[in-house]
Amino acid sequence: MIDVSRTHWSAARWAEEIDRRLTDGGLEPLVNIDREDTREFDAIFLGGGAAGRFGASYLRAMGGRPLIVDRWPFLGGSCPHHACVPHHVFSDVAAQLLLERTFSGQLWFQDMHGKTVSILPIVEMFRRGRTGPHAFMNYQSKEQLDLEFVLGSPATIVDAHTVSVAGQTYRAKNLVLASGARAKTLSLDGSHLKGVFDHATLVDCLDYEPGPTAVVVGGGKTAIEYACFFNATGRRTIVVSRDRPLALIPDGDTRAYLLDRMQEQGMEFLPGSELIALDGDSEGRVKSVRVRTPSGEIEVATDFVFTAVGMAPNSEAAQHALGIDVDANGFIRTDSRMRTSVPDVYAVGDLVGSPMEMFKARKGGMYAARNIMGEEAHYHVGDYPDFLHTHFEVCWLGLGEEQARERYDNVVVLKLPPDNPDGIHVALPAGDRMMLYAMMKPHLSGFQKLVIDGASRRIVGAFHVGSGAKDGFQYLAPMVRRGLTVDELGEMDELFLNPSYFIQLCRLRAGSKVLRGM
Ligand code: FAD
Ligand code: KPC
Repeated sequence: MIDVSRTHWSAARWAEEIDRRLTDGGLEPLVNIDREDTREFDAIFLGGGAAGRFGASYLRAMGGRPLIVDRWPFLGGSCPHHACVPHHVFSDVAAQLLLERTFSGQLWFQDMHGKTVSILPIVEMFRRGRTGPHAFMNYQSKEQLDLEFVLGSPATIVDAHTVSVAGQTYRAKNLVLASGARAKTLSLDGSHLKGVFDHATLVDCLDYEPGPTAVVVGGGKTAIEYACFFNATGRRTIVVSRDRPLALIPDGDTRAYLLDRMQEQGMEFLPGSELIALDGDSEGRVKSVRVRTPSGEIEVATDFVFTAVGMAPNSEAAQHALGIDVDANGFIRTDSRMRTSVPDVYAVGDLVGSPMEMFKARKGGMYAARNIMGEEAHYHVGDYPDFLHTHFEVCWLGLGEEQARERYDNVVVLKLPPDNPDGIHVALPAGDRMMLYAMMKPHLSGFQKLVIDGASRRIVGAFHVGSGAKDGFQYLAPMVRRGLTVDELGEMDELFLNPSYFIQLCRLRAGSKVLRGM
């Protein structure tokens, strides 16, 4: 064990220490405990990811004493290591390559015709770069947030108040389980062949340049996001899914806009299909897969399979040690105060199930902290803005047009670009990072749709495809929850050119007593 409590390492020093541990494994755990503080810990956070780190920070800010234990030598968890950060790197690459392929050979753009971009150096670039965010998390947690922690060694739950880690036992008034979730594996022979990856093993283990064909299994966010990245690199990309792709986006126009453009980039979708076999070569490397499709069985030759078929909770230890109550999929059940079935034991983050998003992990941690510190604080996830990436940034909230029509008599839709019966492709919405598309390839310049209840003039759904969409939706969502109307949106001041928030679109119609669509 290395006691770091009296050191004040720079982020650069943290990066060295973390890097050595990730490369060599087996190095001594890093212990940051204030031996002069004689107070009992208010809570041990088992897991220092988004949920554990934010929970502990909040509890500390409220005057409590948290301890975080994590098997990794860094705080921040899977987001910077395996999940959000690499996904955003790969989605950025996909967006950049869409631009380069679209304007290939024009203006200053190089000729991309027939070019395949290597995946391995991109993954290696991420693998090197992720130490930066890891180091920052440790630096911030120790030097700015005054958090105590034991890192780099797995923890064992002894009872509801006690964990053991790196040969030491720690006791607290409460235990907060924040051990996250992992990718489910396919229950097929061959799922452990070399060349079969999930989001974590892709970034940890890829050590060869994938061949010309990528097979992606799954139709949800991770599957589509990574498939778009593989496609953008110039590989044939086949998406095998039970459901229709993008089913999580609740609006038909938006799904169609995205699917059309993914298909235009050459992506192949096999909805209603299932992977039934993975065949390997004599060296244990995948060489082909078999897929059952609605029109029969097909075989695809590939050395690169990416699976994204859901997440499984890391709840086994809590089940065995505490007999904690879980749902049919093993996710820990909590009430709205993040309390589990075991007194003094809380659970937060991916471990408690959907939505598995950073905001819920971090806020869950914060609500556990508030309750532990004596408040009665209830967290209801409620409506939240959602997003994914294809080659574009895609954001949405509320009801799709179809859902709204079931609920309201007078649904008004404002849309950009408008439906074009004459086939002329117009550019709007246009904004930063979309201007070249707007001028030269208007049908790739983005899409916006606002769904309004015409009677109350309230916004009930919003959809935006295009760069910068996310920024607007974080603020739009709470305003919509409070009853935002088309008139109020029309009163806001846009930073033109910027289509986010739908401000200008609303102002065009807000003057009419009886709203009309466009
Ligand atoms: P984690 O961050 O996984 O933390 C769990 C921690 O527990 C880990 O640090 C682990 O080491 C530790 N642990 C587990 N067992 C033990 C043990 N026995 N002893 C000690 N420590 C232990 N969400 C977004 O909002 N935006 C995105 O763009 C986004 N992209 C994603 C992309 C992918 C590919 C995936 C898979 C997910 C993505 N998510 C995204 C979801 C997001 O990553 C998770 O919701 C979030 O990281 C969950 O945080 P957590 O603290 O619950 O779990
Ligand atoms: C680098 C970065 O901001 C993404 S990782 C966030 C982990 S945490 O702050 O603990 O939620």
